[in-house]
Amino acid sequence: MDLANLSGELYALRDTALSAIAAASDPARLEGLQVQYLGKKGELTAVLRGIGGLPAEDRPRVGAIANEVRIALEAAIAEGTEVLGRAQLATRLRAEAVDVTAPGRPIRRGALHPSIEAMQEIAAIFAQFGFVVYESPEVEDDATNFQMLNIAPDHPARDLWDTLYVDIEGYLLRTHTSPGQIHVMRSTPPPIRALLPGRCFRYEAVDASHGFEFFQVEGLMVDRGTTMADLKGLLDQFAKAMFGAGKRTRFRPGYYPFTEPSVAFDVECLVCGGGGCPACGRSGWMTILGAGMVHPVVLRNGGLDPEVYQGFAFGMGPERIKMLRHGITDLRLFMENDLRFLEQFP
Ligand code: 2NL
Repeated sequence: MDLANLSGELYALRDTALSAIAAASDPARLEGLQVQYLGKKGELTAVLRGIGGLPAEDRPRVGAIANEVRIALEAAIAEGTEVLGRAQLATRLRAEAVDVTAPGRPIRRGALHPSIEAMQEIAAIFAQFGFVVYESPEVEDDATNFQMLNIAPDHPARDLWDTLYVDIEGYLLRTHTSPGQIHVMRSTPPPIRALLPGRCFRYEAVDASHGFEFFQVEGLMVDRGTTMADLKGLLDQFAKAMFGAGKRTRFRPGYYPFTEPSVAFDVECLVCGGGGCPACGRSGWMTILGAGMVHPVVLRNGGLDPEVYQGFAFGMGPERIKMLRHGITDLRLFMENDLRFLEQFP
């Protein structure tokens, strides 16, 4: 082995390695070439083993060439690694690109059913007057649904409320939330300020203003010295909170078997403001609820002495409240659950 031979071998190794590095298509391959040529057991080291057979004065020359080859290969590998890494990153950026200008996919938003929403709005107003929401069963016995409310088995009022009976003798689907008020009176010592929103059932032909299943919100106040003036003041404030502070209201005589006296409560027509239009039947007024002073017989059935305690009660349909406010004319829309209707109450 002489100087020319050994340096020839070193340059040949450099050229082979450089073309292998140039041909490498991924960084792992470059790492392999680094080990193969420059590693401790690599080809460059193997060639340098021949240095021992050279005369001492030639050895520095070979060392310098070997160094030159090593530096050339290291530089080529470093550059290749950088170029391949950049290309790889560019590919990933292209593949994983997110178009931040693309429109979002909307998530459909749920909303309360307008009947439920109306009940919550009514409850929120009466809460400001100290009324507390109670719940009561939808299946009731005949006595609590009718008799205790002063509706005798042969009372003509029972014709109005043709009832859905369940197949347990003496039980029925409540025709109003009033039996809940009986439960409240029997379980809560006065003063009572109770609000009972809930589902009621009547066996009725369905038309634009009647369904067989509907909601009712009833209120009851019982205390010593509760008067009609308290009822009138409360309902007037309710109407102003619900329909507008400037709205006029009026009370008319009415009839319910469980109140005496009984009233119908009207607000000035929300469409014509009292002038008279088709929406209010040209009267200028819209009826929003019925009410009255709790009948002494009903107070007694609730376990209270009418000589000590007096009370008033009122009842309304939450759908009717919403219909008046939004000019809706068909009650059936609240039961059909057509999204084209429901989505108008976001
Ligand atoms: C209406 C009228 C009303 C009552 C409900 C009631 C309950 C008890 C005693 C006395 Cl325990 N009264 N409730 C009173 C008057 C009217 O509802 O048109 N509701 C939709």
